[in-house]
Amino acid sequence: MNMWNVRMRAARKIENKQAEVHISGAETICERKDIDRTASGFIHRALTHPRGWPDRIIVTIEQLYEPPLLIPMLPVRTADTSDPEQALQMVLDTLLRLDVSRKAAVNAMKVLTGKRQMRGAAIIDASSGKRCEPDSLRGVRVSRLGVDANARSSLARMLSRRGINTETVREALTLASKVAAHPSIIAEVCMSDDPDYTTGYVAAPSVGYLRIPNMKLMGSSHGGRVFFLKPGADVEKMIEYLERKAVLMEIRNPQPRT
Ligand code: WAQ
Ligand code: MG
Repeated sequence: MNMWNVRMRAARKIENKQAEVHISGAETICERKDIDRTASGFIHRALTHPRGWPDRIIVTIEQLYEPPLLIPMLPVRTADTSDPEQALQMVLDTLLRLDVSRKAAVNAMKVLTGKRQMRGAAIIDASSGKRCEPDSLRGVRVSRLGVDANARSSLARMLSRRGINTETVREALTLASKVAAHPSIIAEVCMSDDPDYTTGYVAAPSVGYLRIPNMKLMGSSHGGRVFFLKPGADVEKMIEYLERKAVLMEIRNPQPRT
C-alpha cells in the first residue's frame, strides 16, 4: 500500500503554566512521492499561523497498511447570513430540524463560544445535551483522512466555480464528510478558531455541508467543533472510527450548481 498519513500539530506553552495553547493542526493522506511537499507545506502553515507563534511543531508521517474506506463528499451549500445573530439562528434552526434537542444545541453554542480552546471536537448527546467524550479538555481529534486522487481535480473545479477553492474549505469539507459518513452522528457544527476566519458550517447527510458566513466577528479567537451523537449509540466505536479509520473522500453524484 503506497498510502501515507501526514499530520501536523503546533502549540505554544502558556507562560508560567504546564498547559499549552493549540495553534494549528492539519492532515492528509498522500502517496510516498508527495510526503516531502505535504509535510513542508504543513510546517510553513504552522510557522505563519494567525493564532501566533508555536514553540512546538509535531509532524507525524505514517504508512497505512489497509486500504482507506471511500466515503462520499457532502454536497456544498452556502447560506446568506450577514451577522452573528442571523448566523447562530440559522445554525439553531438547522439543528432543531435534525432531531437535535434545544438543550443539546444550546450546549454546543457554549462550546463554540467558550473561553477554553480545544484541540479536538466535543461530542454531545443529541437528546440529553450531555458531553460524551472521554477527555473534554482535548476533545476528539478526527484523523486519517484525505481526498481520493480521482476526485481532486473535480473538487478543485467545483470549489473554484464558487470562489472557495482554499485549503481551509477543502479540509473542512473532507472532515465533515468523514464525520457525516458515520451512522451514529446526527450532525456537526463548526466555527473556526482562527481570528480572521468567520465562516462556519453545519453538516449532516440530509443538509449537506451548509456554510454559514459571519458566524462570529472578525478578530475573535473563539471557535470549536461539536458532533451530535445519536442517543444510545456506541461512543467508543464512533471515536475509534473518527480517530483511526483511514478514509478518502470521493465525489459520487454530480454536484448541483448553486
Ligand atoms: N478533529 C476534531 N476537531 C478539530 C479538528 C480535527 N481534526 N481540527 C480542528 N478541530 C476543532 C478544534 O476545536 C478547533 O478549535 C476547531 O475545530 C476549529 O478548527 O467552508 O478552519 O481548523 O468556509 O480553525 C470552516 C470552513 C473552517 C468553512 C474550520 O477550523 C467554509 C476551521 P479550525
Ligand atoms: Mg484553526
